[in-house]
Amino acid sequence: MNSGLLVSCSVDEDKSGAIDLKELKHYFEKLQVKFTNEEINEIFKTCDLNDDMGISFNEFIVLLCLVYLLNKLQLA
Ligand SMILES: [Ca+2]
Repeated sequence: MNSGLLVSCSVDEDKSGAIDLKELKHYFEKLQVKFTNEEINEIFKTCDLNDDMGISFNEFIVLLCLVYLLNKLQLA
């Protein structure tokens, strides 16, 4: 796992090596991606593959793919 990348893109605010729900919300705000709280919760749960309530680097890759696809669908 490469937590350095998470830190460098300042998603992982408390540098815990994983992104929690609050950090994810901040991240989407920074990206100016408009998701409702419900959608963010859903995305978080979907991407937290091992259910440890944190998004690790590998799970973050899954998350970015999912957000990319959701955005494409919204624009289409
Ligand atoms: Ca996890």
